Amino acid sequence: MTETPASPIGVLVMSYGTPESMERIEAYYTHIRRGHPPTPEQLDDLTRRYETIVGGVFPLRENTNRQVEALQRTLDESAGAGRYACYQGLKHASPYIEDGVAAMAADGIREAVGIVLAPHYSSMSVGGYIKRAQEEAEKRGVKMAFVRQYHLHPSLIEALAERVSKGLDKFGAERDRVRVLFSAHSLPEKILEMKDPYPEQLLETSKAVAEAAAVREWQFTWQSAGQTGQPWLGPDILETLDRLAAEDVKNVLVAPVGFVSDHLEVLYDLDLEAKKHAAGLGMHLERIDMLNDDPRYMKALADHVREASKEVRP
Ligand code: FEC
Repeated sequence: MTETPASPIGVLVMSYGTPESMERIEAYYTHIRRGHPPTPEQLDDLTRRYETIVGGVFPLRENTNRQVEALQRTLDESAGAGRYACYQGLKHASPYIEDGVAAMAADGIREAVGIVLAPHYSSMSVGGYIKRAQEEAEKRGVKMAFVRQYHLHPSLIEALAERVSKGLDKFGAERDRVRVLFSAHSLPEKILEMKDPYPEQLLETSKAVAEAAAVREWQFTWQSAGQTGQPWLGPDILETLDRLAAEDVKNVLVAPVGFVSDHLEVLYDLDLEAKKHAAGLGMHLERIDMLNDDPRYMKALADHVREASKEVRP
């Protein structure tokens, strides 16, 4: 009698999501706002930002697709084809997190690992992805384990440090007179009362990357804060640039270590807004390349997936 091969372990790869098209921006924004539609001014503002960067293509969608495919290949190479099957689940666009879990269940998967394409844990970000996946998995009888963070994986640090070194090279003879600004998406200040690990983990990544790239002058700053009327973590990058100008800093390299892809918060907030602000202050600002599907990033994800899978299939 031949043994039936076990079904693959599902891997729910979760990412923020981006609109499917310009017509879907309102639905996307409404989802981000937990069902509250944006005002016409807010919608115009977001549409304008997408128009400025995308020209009809939403780079995050392509990048997430490529990351999921690359992770599948990396898992096949390291664990053998058929052991893991990757599915995509997006926070604010289709296929939603719940769709990803449903697709796994429909394919007969009973054990799965969830991982988010964001290295740092916050109850307001990664915690939210996990909660939704877990709820859907319970409904569908899928046993799931989750990777909560991977912000200090040696391969991730190495890939980021290499990007910082290459970014510094862009300054030529000024290379040793560059302030490196590590950045990440701001969150409402109330996470501090909740003893959320997000700020600490971001500092840990920044410190490890600075050490690996032998950076002498660096600091951390927040970016992309929302306009919700409540206080968000600061200082914001634009304020930090003002302070650096007052210190007579002339060269800045931004390393957005809280993000892993080319997308709106990088291509608009940093490449257009922050760059323009810096130029107005007489400063030269550059940004490191994003990780996208860098093989070392994929290795970091695959290592964590394999480790977490022991919880569902020892
Ligand atoms: O390229 C794209 O289409 C999507 C880019 C994008 C990424 C992203 C990542 C994070 N966000 C996080 C938190 C918040 C909180 C709010 C919020 C609002 C927005 C809006 C857009 C947007 N986010 Fe986002 N975020 C991206 C895009 N984000 C667009 C709405 C308009 C605006 O504020 O610009 C506020 C929600 C509210 O109103 O209550 C909070 C965090 C991350 C990084 C972790 C992750 O990727 O999950 C945290 C990419």
